[in-house]
Amino acid sequence: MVDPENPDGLKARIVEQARALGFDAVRIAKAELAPAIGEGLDAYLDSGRQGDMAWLARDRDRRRDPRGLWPEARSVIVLGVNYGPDADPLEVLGRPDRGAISVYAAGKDYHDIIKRRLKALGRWLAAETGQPLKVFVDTAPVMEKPLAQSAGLGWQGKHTNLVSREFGSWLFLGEIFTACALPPDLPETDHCGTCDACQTICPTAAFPAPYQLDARRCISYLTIEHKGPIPLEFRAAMGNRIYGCDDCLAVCPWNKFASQTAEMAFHPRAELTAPRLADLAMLDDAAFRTLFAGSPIKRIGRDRFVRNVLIAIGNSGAAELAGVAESLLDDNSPLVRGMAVWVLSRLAPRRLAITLERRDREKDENVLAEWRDVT
Ligand code: B12
Ligand code: SF4
Ligand code: SF4
Repeated sequence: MVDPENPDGLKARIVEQARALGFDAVRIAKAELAPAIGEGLDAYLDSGRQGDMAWLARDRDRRRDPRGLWPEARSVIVLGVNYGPDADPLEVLGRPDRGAISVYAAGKDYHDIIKRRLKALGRWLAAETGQPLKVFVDTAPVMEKPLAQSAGLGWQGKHTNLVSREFGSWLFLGEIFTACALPPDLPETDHCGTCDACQTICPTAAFPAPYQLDARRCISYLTIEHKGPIPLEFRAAMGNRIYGCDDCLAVCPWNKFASQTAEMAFHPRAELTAPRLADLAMLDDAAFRTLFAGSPIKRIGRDRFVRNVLIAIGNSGAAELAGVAESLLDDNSPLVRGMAVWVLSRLAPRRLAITLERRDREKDENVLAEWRDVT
């Protein structure tokens, strides 16, 4: 059994074990964050930039420092998995009849894969040390990016995500909190310099300042986290992005050092590489669940997904897709009906006027109400 106060050689063996389990990066941080990180979190939440993500504010005190979440934590093992794409993820933005699904979501759900690996590493570490530990990926109240910077995996770039010298913007993060005091690695420093590529490419101007994101304006938030109709001011800028957004990540010059992920599970599924919008809009609940089994996309449910697809259809300029929207005017979901009205107002306004006139005569208030709500 290793002495937790003097774990000689343990760190090297953790690294070896983590690599054998498929982690591409592994480094150690002290289980603490500088007060400035908590202050940044406060500034973000106090200005309401989290939008609908009330859970970020609810867990504020536990989130700002690892020991707030688990007082016994002494070290954090921060792990990264490379999910680098093999092609330019922005190419599909030039194909308006197709949907753009962000790189992180085009393969299998990383939460499942990384959690499984973290648990395997955790079991091994618990057996080696006899010390308690906890594993986290994404959903827990943990500030993963500042911890990764403190461990030296990379730095929080101006786009607010962690940038690695080795993997560019394409690194998933996960952590093991342990009661062992492991020797920490050196933190990484900022290498953004005068670059502002991520700031200028953002289609919705979601960065009020470098290193700050207003999530309410971010297409990733709008397509994944936001539940209601997407505010009118962002619909055109969404283009054909139907789940997440990669623009600010993809333009980062540090990606030139990145390589394609070796993890087959993160390779894009053929049917999610530039899928036809017309097919996706026709998914009912059962077909949606089948298509997205094992994918992070399943979390948003069919209605929100079809909402996103309809916005892309409305932006396509393809009048031949108007029929797809028309067939959704009577959908069970008010969210989908509302977006269908918006699409028709863009692609076939005359057809919409005739439909509305007929519905008015039939005293069908349903679609008329949606029309008033969403436009
Ligand atoms: C909430 C969340 C989101 C939200 C909000 C993102 C955000 N920047 O806050 C939304 C839905 C928009 C989102 C989008 C994405 N996400 Co996300 N997300 C998270 C989550 C769950 C929490 C992040 C968080 O703590 N936000 C709170 C704010 C306060 O943090 P922050 O922006 O980093 O702010 C810091 C500074 O910017 C500063 N600050 C912020 N505002 C202000 C204001 C002022 C005045 C001041 C002084 C300072 C300041 O202070 C903060 C502390 O350092 C993490 C997982 C986790 N538990 O950490 C994943 C995570 C960050 N997401 C991830 C990914 C992959 C994405 C996307 C790329 C997905 C996609 N392709 O669509 C996009 C990227 C968009 C972007 N440019 O950030 C990965 C990033 C991996 C990496 N290499 O960094 C993470 C780590 C998940 C994981 N385990 O891998 N995400
Ligand atoms: S993910 Fe897209 S919308 Fe969000 S900040 Fe980056 S470029 Fe802007
Ligand atoms: S694009 Fe430029 S400014 Fe943005 S994170 Fe990368 S290096 Fe930093």
